[in-house]
Amino acid sequence: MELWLATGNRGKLIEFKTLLPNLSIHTQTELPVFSAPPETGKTFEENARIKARALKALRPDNWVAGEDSGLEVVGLNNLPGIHSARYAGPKARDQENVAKLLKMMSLRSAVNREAQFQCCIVIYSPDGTESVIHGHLKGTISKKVLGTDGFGYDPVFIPEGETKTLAELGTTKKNQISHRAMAIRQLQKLFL
Ligand code: ITT
Repeated sequence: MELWLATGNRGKLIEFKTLLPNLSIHTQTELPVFSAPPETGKTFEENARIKARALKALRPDNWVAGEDSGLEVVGLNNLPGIHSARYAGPKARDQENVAKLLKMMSLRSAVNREAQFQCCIVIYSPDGTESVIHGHLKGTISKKVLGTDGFGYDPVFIPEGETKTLAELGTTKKNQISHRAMAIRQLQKLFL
């Protein structure tokens, strides 16, 4: 079975492929004409829907999903949240976003380091039925960058009950506990 995923994020795509080994996963990058729509939503769900609908318009007969995710830090009033990919600027790389996050936290004394990753998947079946799925992972923000696996904020995120960052724990562990893994486990039920 085919699933078209509206993403340009390589890290996300690798996780979808690992967690859904029985599906043939394609992305917009395979289409000659596709420009990613502006993510103008105010929530993860709205942005996931914007991405999914843009790709569904070009692949109307397929299963099509959009995924929006991000990191909410309690001591930063839940920022970067839906702005996670562009926290340090419109074309920011992961390292720049992470550096800005640690800097913003260092500017505040006794900042609350509790945080959570959020993930929302909006998926359309071939007949156009919409399903909305959420996942989350609670944890804390480390004081420095640790580990090399994964992507995004993985090197500064310590999951609840662990002492290492996701980037140190590695992809096998991440794919058991992550916000995306939680959402994809629900998503799998649609294909049973
Ligand atoms: P697409 O919209 O093309 O899917 P994107 O990177 O712009 O790619 P989002 O708008 O959903 O995707 O932003 C997600 C950002 O949140 C991502 O770039 C990371 O900075 C962060 N993020 C999400 N999930 C993460 C994870 O599992 N580990 C680390 N950081 C994550």
